[in-house]
Amino acid sequence: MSDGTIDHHDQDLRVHDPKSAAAGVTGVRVSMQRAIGQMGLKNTAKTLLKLNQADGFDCMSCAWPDPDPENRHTAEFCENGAKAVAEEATKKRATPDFFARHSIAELDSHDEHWLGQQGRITHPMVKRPGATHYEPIEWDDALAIVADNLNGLDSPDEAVFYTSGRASNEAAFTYQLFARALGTNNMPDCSNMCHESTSIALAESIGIGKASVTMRDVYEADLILIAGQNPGTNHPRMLSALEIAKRRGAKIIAVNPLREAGLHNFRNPQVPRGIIGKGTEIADLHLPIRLNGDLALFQALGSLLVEWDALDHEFIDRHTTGFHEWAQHVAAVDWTTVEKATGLSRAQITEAAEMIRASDKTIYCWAMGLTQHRNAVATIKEVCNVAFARGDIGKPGAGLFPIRGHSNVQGDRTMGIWERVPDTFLDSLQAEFGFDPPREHGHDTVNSVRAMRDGKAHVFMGLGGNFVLAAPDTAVTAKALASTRLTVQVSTKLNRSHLVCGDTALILPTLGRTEKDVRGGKEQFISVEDSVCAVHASRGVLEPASPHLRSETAILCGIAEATLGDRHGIDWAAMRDDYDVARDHISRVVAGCEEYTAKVDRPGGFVLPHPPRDSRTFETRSGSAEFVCSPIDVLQVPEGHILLQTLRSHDQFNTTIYGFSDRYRGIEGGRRVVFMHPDDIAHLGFTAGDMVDLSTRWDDDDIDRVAPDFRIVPYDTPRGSAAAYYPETNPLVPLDSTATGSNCPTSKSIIISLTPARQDRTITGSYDSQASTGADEGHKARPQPTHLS
Ligand SMILES: Nc1nc2c(c(=O)[nH]1)N[C@H]1C(S)=C(S)[C@@H](COP(=O)(O)OP(=O)(O)OC[C@H]3O[C@@H](n4cnc5c(=O)[nH]c(N)nc54)[C@H](O)[C@@H]3O)O[C@H]1N2
Ligand SMILES: Nc1nc2c(c(=O)[nH]1)N[C@H]1C(S)=C(S)[C@@H](COP(=O)(O)OP(=O)(O)OC[C@H]3O[C@@H](n4cnc5c(=O)[nH]c(N)nc54)[C@H](O)[C@@H]3O)O[C@H]1N2
Ligand code: SF4
Ligand SMILES: [Mo]
Repeated sequence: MSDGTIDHHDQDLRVHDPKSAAAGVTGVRVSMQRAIGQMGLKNTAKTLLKLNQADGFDCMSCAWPDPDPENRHTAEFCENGAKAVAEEATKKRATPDFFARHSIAELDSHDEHWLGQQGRITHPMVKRPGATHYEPIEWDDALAIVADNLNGLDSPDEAVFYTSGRASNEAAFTYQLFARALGTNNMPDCSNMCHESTSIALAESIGIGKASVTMRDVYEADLILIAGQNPGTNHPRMLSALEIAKRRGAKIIAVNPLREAGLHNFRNPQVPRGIIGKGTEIADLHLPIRLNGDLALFQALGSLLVEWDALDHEFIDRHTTGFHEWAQHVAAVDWTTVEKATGLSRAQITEAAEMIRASDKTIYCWAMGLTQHRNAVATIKEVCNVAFARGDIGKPGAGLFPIRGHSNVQGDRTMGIWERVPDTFLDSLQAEFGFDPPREHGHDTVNSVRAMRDGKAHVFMGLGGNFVLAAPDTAVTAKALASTRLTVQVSTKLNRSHLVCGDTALILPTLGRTEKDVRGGKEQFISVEDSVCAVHASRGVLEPASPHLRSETAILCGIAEATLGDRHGIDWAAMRDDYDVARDHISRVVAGCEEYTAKVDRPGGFVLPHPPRDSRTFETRSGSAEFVCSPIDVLQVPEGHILLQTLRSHDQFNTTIYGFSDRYRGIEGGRRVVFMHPDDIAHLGFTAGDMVDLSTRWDDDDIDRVAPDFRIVPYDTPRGSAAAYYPETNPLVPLDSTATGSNCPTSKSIIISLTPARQDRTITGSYDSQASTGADEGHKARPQPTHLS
């Protein structure tokens, strides 16, 4: 790692008033500018017209579902989908010459935006032990390095196989097959940091960790409650679906500390009223909740519904267990605690409960604002409780709708990317391939970091993603990765995880979704699953960025063949050369995927079974939907501190920074800002515009975690609830601060304090190893937050 000094653009930071409407013609203009700037006119037309079309490729950005094939527009994408395509289909190239010109240390001095703008990686690259630069390597030699390192381990459990949620179903299936044939379940994925709390909570409450709705349900709902999600930025086409629902008479409640523009007004650029009219008002009610207040909110909603007997008794009697205990539990809620935890008044909560009572069919949507807290699993079970009380599951227009992040994160799980995949899945693998898969659970993301940190894992492989910046506690994670013998990154573009690497490091460049994939003389396709369990094919349209690229499935089969030879008699070459072969295995191994190739390749694909949605069947421990009681647990924030959420700007995809324009929140030209209520700014002794260092309070270790140089921006957010962008703030998220039951990092509730920014230091960047033990001189010298306590 370099000295941690990174250039960044915050000298240009400008703060404007936040916007009150999303999309509109500005969105179209920005998407076209970015697309044409990166891809040129010809490829812009070629790609965007095939984006999300039945015969084209699936948007690689978020997991929002496509409308039915017959209801699709010619332009079936949003601004951020276009940006994602432009990033992948860029004409820029990071060639071996580029890597010869820039040492790893020099590359490491640039920010994420600069790294991403160097273009597509064209050749397999290696950094040999002690080397200062990456150099090109032949594919066979690269695969041999991976094989030698894996075969040289004392145990397969000393390897970690990470997946980001962009991998296709075919790649995901071959990857998990390889890891298990090698002998480990160490398959952490981005889900561990994302919707893991959802998966755990829903598995217990309804027996399956996925959404119980279809797109049709969204259009037909009476009420849509959106908690902890910012669709205008992160699932922009959701706004078109909400617009349809609203025009049919639906009401919308937004539960969010921030007045996110997209939750308030949508100017749909595809219809005249969105261009010249006033757009569509989205939320009928906004509850500006305090960070981490949702468990208390949903218990209070439940309490009112019980008090009013606004209950679906028939559903409760026939399909649930635990109702009476729950009803008693919520009837006893203490309203003072509720008001303190939520920052909302009883009147505001009552208004929301009345809207739920008035609705015959409600959909409950959520994303990271609910999943990334210590009490996240309990909160999501509480959302289920309210839905059960109203019978809002397994009927048209109603249901539970966790909205997934990465475009194929849900499919990857279906294909077995899971460190604790159920035994039934392993039994099917065993029956299909004839080897005994390991049964012991593997490491999730947080435990993988611990294993590398503690010298228990020596090889890290990433199928996409940017582990070092996505994972919590950046300095700890960076040190853990740097201590390995080998890091292998299957990637499209340069990122920080190529620079914070093991003794030996490999970059294996891969095709993206926009590109044609010809193998064995045949144009191959891949398949993906969206947030509503719809599985369909995706076919690239562009020539590959370089003739040396291989598809993810081909790379993985190559690694498997090099490592395992014919151990277990698995025919890796056949799967590599024709993905139909992999899909035939999927047909027999993955429940619901029978005749996979045929079903997935018809227009619109097929929808996986979902027992609660399809027949109100609940495959839980009790065989019914389970009401679960949880104590309200209010985070205690000591005086002088504040709770911080880490969130996405409008101009990034996770750790990929497209640009510096968080248009809706009025931030241009920089990212190191912390949004705070004006009274909190004054109370903590600061003024708007001050530069501060953020540091974390975490009682369980003596690490001093600091993220330096943030500008304070006054913002409409509840008292006590601050916000700043991810991944710049990941150094503040303690590795051990995770959600109970899911081990998901608590990225939406970190207790921090602020100190005036130190003047005597060069500007440092997002991953800078600021965390250290108390022995570090630099941190002893740091001013202590005395005036805050
Ligand atoms: N363009 C773009 N699209 C993306 C992504 C991207 O980075 N860029 N990322 C993808 C991924 S992987 C994911 S997981 C999704 C993420 O999608 P979101 O979950 O929408 O992403 P975040 O930016 O983390 O925003 C969380 C929202 O929850 C609110 N919130 C925070 N804490 C709380 C809380 O305690 N209670 C409540 N009620 N609300 C809270 C925040 O104010 C914010 O509006 O988006 C996916 N789509
Ligand atoms: N503090 C904080 N931390 C968070 C979050 C938060 O809200 N706050 N959110 C968490 C969430 S929800 C998630 S999902 C994770 C995201 O974690 P990751 O999935 O690990 O991160 P990404 O930034 O999405 O990964 C981007 C990289 O993927 C590679 N890539 C892009 N396209 C492809 C492709 O087609 N194939 C391959 N093989 N590689 C490709 C590129 O090299 C790119 O640099 O971060 C988590 N971390
Ligand atoms: S809503 Fe999501 S999947 Fe759809 S085009 Fe936009 S970014 Fe892509
Ligand atoms: Mo995510």
